[in-house]
Amino acid sequence: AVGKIIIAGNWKMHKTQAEALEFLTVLKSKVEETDEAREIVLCVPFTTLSILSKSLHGGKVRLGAQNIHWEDKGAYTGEISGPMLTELSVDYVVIGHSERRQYFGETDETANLRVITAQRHGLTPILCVGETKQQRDAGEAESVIIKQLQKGLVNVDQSKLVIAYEPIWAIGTGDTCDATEANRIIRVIRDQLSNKNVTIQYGGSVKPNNIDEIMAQSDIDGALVGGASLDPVSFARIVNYQ
Ligand code: G2H
Repeated sequence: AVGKIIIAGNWKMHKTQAEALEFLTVLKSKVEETDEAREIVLCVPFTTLSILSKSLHGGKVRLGAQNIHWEDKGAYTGEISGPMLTELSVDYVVIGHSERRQYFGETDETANLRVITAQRHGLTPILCVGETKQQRDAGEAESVIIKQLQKGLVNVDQSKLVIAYEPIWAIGTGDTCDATEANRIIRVIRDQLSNKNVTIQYGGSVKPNNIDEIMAQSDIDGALVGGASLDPVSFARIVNYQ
């Protein structure tokens, strides 16, 4: 690793409040011995932020949201603002996830507005980038990612930033990107940044059986974990990688 190590779960659209509390109870018991140098983050639906924030008690686990609007308030039905998140002890926010780009019209420009807004409220944005299978097959992986970074990071303070490299073809498919290839792309990403110590995570089918190899790579500073973050035992195993 080069930057600070951050292992984040991305629950996507999963878990009620009761399910979230049950998860947290088990997770806490399994990360008591975890090295303090590893930051543990749960990026959860807006509806479970409040109850989780009350149960964390400033412990090892930190909270993240999965989106933020760039205005602080206004007529934006269905959106959530920075002040609404900071009130709930949220520290991180996932921005520009490929599912937001694919299904909800997120662009590099709107992702950029959200990143800037997150920082303005003292939140650390986790900006997601990554190529499709078609782009990879056409040899365009690097150029696509470089463009996403250039547009997504306009006027962004790189001292409070996390990047997640998520090759879209590896998301939820069980088809993990080879760890050495993920490391190679993450070096390409680091080359683009002015702050070389930014935490750069890998995301896409991270599981208990591949996390050790992923974290053994020179430039990978953590993981953004979807499916395998829903079960506390499996997520704890990932956090406690060897
Ligand atoms: C990629 C990842 C979490 P999964 O989206 O952001 O999900 O681990 O299920 O592939």
